[in-house]
Amino acid sequence: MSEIFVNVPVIKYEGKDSKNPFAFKFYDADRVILGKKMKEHLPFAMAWWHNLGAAGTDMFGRDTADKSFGAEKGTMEHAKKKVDAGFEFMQKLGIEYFCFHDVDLVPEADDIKETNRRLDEISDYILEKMQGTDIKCLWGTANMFSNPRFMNGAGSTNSAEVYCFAAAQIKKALDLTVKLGGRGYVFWGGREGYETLLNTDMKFEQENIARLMKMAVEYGRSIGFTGDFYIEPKPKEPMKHQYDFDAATAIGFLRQYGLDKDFKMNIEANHATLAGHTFRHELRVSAINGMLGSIDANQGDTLLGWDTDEFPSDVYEATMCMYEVIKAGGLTGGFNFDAKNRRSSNTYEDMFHGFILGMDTFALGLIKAAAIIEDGRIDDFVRERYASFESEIGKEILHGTTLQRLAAYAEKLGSTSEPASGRQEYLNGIVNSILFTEVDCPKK
Ligand code: XLS
Ligand code: CA
Ligand code: CA
Repeated sequence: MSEIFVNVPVIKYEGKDSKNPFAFKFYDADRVILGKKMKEHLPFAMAWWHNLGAAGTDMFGRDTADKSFGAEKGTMEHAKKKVDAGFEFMQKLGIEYFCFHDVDLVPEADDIKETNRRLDEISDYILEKMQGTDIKCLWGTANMFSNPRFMNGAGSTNSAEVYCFAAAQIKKALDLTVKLGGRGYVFWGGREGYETLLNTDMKFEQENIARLMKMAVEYGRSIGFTGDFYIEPKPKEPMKHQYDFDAATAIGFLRQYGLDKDFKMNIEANHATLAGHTFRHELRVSAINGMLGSIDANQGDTLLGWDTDEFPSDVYEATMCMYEVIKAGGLTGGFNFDAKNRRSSNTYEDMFHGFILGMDTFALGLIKAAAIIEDGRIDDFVRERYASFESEIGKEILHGTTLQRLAAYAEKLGSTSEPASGRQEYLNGIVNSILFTEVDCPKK
């Protein structure tokens, strides 16, 4: 097999002083942090759609990057070239997982039977490529938003016929996920939302989405899928209002329809900020509900109101993310770079720069989050902040009491003591000092 990324070597760890653009400065796969190797803390994944598909097209212009990999797009030969490119790419970076939509793998045919035949062919080819490597699938999903038939939604469609096509795609995508050893299966609610309530039966649509998810769980378990199902919340785009607005909304939905045992959250950083939350807020909401499953590692642009899917470069955010992940005991899924190069970063080399940036950003985040935890001042502060609940009356509140007893206690006191400071600036300072301890002043 001829090499595709001929100008890019295998990417190795060279340390923070390295100036080599094709080396990791912080991601050192076997370095042990808090008792676990970096690569175990950070199961990174490549998103098939962005990395092997997205070629820079935007609403105002066509492709700027060449992702033909030497074959004509829209053919099975091209689909196979994408597999070759993907495996070479992952092996050069030491990435052990990939994520896919059904239609990322093959060109969709007019007849679903032909699409499925193509999927069988390509998944055999992927399986062959997996032999002798550590590479496997992190999660699979069905694209139920690009085909025009889904313009009114998939699970939330008004058409029973379209609903059957959604079911067929989920069934096949689950087959593929199991065949490729996937850890998880994602539902991102692409067009599961509405534009106007004037034409929408919201309750009916949500019940139908839940029915589809229930059938997916039943089918998945029947074919031996033991991983987690995930909902990936996103508040808007493409729909004005999407049903899986944020983690809290999605968790409420799962509980309402009895799906919470089989599902967790796949939290995407860019979707969190679109919902008006921080990334870490969405992670914490998922974690405290026992539903932090997987992460789509990217970032948005706060100056833009849409989903820009940029490679993560913000070390502060990555640190806060890793703090949440470590505290939650890790992920059952992994870190999928649902990210694409900017339109003007249009070379093969840029594809690698994106991943080197993302992997180094998360490695730094891991190192710094571990340092914050080992430092202990923040955890101590939080513990101390709630210490009054360890007092006699505090314990009584936690273990069950009455309003009358608490009211009597307040009356006995007459008034409260001085409220304690939340010390936000002090805490921000601790984080900064840990983040930047290794930075020296310029010599001159
Ligand atoms: C789109 C989503 C999508 C999901 C998978 O905004 O991020 O790519 O991750 O369908
Ligand atoms: Ca995503
Ligand atoms: Ca996104």
